[in-house]
Amino acid sequence: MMGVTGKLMFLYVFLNVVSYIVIAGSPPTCPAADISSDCKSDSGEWDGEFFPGISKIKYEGPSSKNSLSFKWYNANEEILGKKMKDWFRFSVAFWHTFRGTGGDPFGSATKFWPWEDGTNSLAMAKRRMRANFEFIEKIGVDRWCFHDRDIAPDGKTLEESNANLDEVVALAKELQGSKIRPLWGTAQLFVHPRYMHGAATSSELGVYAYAAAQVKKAMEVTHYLGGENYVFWGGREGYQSLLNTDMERELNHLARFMEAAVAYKKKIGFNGTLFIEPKPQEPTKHQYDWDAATAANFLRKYGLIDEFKLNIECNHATLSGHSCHHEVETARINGLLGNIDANSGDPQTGWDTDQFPMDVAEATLVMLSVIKNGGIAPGGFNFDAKLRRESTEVEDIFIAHIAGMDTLARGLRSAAKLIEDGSLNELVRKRYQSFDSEVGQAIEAGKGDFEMLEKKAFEWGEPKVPSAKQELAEMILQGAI
Ligand code: XUL
Ligand code: CO
Repeated sequence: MMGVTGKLMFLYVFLNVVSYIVIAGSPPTCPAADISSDCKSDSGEWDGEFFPGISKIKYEGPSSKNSLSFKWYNANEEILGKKMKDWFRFSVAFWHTFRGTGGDPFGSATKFWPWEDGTNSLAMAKRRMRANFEFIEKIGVDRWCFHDRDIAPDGKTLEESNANLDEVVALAKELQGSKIRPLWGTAQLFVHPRYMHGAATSSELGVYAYAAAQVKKAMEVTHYLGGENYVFWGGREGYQSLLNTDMERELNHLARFMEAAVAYKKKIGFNGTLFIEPKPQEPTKHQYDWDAATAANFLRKYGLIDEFKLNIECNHATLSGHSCHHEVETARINGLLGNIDANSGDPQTGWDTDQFPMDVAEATLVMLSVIKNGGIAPGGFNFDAKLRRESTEVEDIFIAHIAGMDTLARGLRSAAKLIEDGSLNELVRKRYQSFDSEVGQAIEAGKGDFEMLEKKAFEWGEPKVPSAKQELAEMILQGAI
């Protein structure tokens, strides 16, 4: 007869055997800090979760102290008649989130994610793609953005590069399922040495042709993946010195390249919008798509204005000496607001630091423009943002995206408050009300000729100029955030 102790002992041994059998039969879950051989296989397969211990991020409200929860972003909550997720159409940037190493101009990599094996192999590319979709699923967004060469390795020939891309894209298509799709795709035309003088603006014909072939393929795979848009960031389209540069010829070539891209897009039935992403400098001294106004001028000059919209990146805006709000608003009033690469720079660092957006006031201003635009679809908010060099834990990837999404969500909530309150609108309306008069209306209708205006100037005498009320406007903004 077994005593109570004996029965408990039997139960303990029995349960252990059962759990051993169950565990041994199921794939191991690889913890973030472990690069054991079980978790690293040559086939590129990865057994278990990439982000163990992190489940789907939920909205817990502003009082939550859980760093792995949303405090302000509540995907299905309606703000001004639209769900938050539809105002933003958030996207994860593959190149930063899965290819960012933490390296900067002065130092090497600081990030060693457990799923990375230190190679740029095709197998590694596929494993990374699985990590990407687990992340997208857990952070709760529906979109992602990519460069051809950051999702698949360059081959020895263009044919081999295309084949590599096809293989990774086939897996991405499978992992996307029916809900997830690219917000946009693009070709990486700036890393390889062949592009040192530019791609479409290279002085070398062979490079122009190679770039065209790369864009053609990148457009095809974006289309195949159900991508909603396609981006042209002019990586090295610019110059270092005008002494050796024929700027007029290079810009003409760039326009011809864009025309060919429009023609090919139509040929393959890709209905996505084409975006140009302005940036003033870096890597070249002077990038041709300096800012929104410069890009708009280029599109108008070459008759491309109806074929493109702009992708405004906030850190590019500040590098050009503008605020993000200025660039978004410039795009909007020109009918060109297409997408926002949501990030921010550092006021003390001189380069494109691509930090996650954390400034609620700036987010509020940007959202005011987006609301005036009626939303941003078919574009969205792509987190073209990377972890700081010093942030090295896997959970930091989540925290950064959560904080960025919460910042923009606070911006949306504050902008909605400002609109519902109406006093800022009223301040602006009053500021221009003299133009609501008969003469003002004549001017706005294009009938304000100089003789008539001179007559009015004599009649009215010295104008009384009212206050601009800037501090009052800032007080109203403060009150909403
Ligand atoms: C570079 C940049 C790019 C583009 C896509 O500053 O922003 O990542 O967004 O090529
Ligand atoms: Co960008």
